[in-house]
Amino acid sequence: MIQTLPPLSYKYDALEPYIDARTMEIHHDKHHQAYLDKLNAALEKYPDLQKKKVEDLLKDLKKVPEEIRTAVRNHGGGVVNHFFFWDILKKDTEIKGDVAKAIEKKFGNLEGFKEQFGKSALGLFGSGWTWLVLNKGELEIINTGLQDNPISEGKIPILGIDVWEHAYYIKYQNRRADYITAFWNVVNWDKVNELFKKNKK
Ligand code: MN3
Repeated sequence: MIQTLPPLSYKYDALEPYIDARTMEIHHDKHHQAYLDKLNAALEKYPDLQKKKVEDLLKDLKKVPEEIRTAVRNHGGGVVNHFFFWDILKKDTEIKGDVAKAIEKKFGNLEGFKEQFGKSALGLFGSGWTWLVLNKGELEIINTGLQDNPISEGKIPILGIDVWEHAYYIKYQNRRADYITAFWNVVNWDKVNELFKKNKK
């Protein structure tokens, strides 16, 4: 159980002008915090589950008692997804290493990958996430609705974009496509490469 939300490891304005400081502040301090508060409220009567890692609850939701399963799925997903998101954001890094080679192999080149990923994110109806995952060691682009995390379907995320309106509305309003384009300037490719190397088979 995570009692208090740790602060972001970088300043709210670290991703300017691509993601603005105000969005980062509200996204972290209000939205992420709210997911954590609601997850903790759901687990209040379940001390044994409080001891587990949230990721482990999401990996096997069937084992979570039915009366809190949806709350754990939504708010536990919100907690894990946002920790993941903060971690894969950093301005002006360059793609290199094993993940660069794997993306080229799978999608032809980086531009081809960005195009497919962007199309997937733009096509997602309503609120959710678009991910680059490892599925049995293979790279794959998938969407999930609401706060579902790929680990609930046995896939390991190595990159993800939050396409809930709260992630971009202050700066981009309804222009999700512009937010997705800007996102490529703040992907922490070193972190993505690290996750790729750790999780590929
Ligand atoms: Mn969000």
